[in-house]
Amino acid sequence: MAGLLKQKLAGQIPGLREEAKSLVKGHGDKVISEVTVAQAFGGMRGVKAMICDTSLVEPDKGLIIRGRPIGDLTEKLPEEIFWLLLTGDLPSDAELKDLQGEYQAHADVPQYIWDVLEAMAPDSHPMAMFNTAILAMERESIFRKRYREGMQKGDYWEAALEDSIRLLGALPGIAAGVYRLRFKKGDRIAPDKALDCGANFAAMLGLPDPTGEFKNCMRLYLTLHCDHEGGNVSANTCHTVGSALSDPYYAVSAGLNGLAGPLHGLANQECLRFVLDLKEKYKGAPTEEQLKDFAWERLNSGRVIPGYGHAVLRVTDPRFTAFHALGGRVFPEDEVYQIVDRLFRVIPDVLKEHGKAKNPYPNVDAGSGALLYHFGLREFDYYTVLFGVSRAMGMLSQLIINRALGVSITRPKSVQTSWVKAQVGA
Ligand code: HAX
Repeated sequence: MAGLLKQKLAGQIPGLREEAKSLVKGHGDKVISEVTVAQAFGGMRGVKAMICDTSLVEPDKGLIIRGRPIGDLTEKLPEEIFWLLLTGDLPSDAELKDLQGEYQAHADVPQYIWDVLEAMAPDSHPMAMFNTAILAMERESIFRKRYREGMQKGDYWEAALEDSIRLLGALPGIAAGVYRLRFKKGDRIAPDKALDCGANFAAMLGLPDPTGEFKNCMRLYLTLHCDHEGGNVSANTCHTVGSALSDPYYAVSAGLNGLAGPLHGLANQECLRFVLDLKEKYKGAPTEEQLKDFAWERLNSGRVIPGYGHAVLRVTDPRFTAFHALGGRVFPEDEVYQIVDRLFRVIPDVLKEHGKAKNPYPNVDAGSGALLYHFGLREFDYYTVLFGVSRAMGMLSQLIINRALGVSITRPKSVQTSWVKAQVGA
């Protein structure tokens, strides 16, 4: 592989290495965070103990990719976002074309992957199928092969990049194949190598798209879910597994297994279920008054409002804003969209009055399911696979940079409860 992305990174990496080295050399003993007992028992929330330069989540702004708010990137293709995550710049036309050519060269999924997937139980979860396919492809890893041949540490990133491009090229085809196999949609659809990644993915899923808006929806979906800092479950898992120099196939599959959890990537289907239950109960889109009553009833019975609140954000998630805008532009009359829209008018005030949620505004999951549902993608269990195709970009760009910087194997210190008790005099 001698693509323009590799050339660009080769020019940047010496400077990045120097920067990291001099920071550690000059300031290695300075304190940037501390850990409380509550954090040690509570998921390390807020502990600053890893570096991630690809993206940042600002409580009052939302996701920022390399200094650019995600709301400014909604017209960009997923391939452009991968380039941005890795290099900090958007690609030129020539650079984009070059990267797309590399994806296309690896877009065909080998037959043995389909053999593996077809051998799985027919009720396997789509995420289990997706992740199994990635693991089965591990035999193709250039990183593992070159490591065995004695690759120099300084070259790790090149092999990681090569595996990443191969994986990103193949993922839409694998994901679409999982959809068609698992939900009995008929034969697989071959990739159209003249299309960009999002459009090709939409075409391979095989849903009717007479207006071309499903294609736009897939591009947007892949762009919006690309990355969310380094500490979330999938990114952090990929980081840890990759730090053992397990190759990108192992590391991404591991990260995606974390994404499959109900507290992480599975939340979007819960949100859509909530909206559909409302539609069922009120035989259509309820009025704002009815929604208000329903929300209070739910809160008073101790249940949360799905799609609202966030661990970090304290404003409307700009990714929700982007999905909401697409729905409003393409199908404002759709009842599911109308419920999402009315909830957005009603819920923040209800949650403010309720007084518990630190963030009363919608998160990305409040709107994404409605779009998928409208376009006929109604198999809820599949939604996390879409998320995974996108989030692989963030996981892989973080992994490539970590290999370039020679980041050490992850090994935080665990302590025993008795030690904590002794420390705090309990
Ligand atoms: N409805 C009702 N109560 C809510 C709430 C909501 N949407 N969001 C938070 N609260 C409550 C919490 O349950 C908590 O109550 P207790 O003190 O009784 O435990 C209190 O407000 C404080 O919580 P918080 O600090 O504001 O929120 P957390 O960081 O603990 O949790 C969650 C963040 C996203 C998990 C939470 O807001 C929630 O459960 N939302 C609904 C489910 C949802 O939308 N999940 C998708 C998250 C998007 C995402 O990150 N996907 O990957």
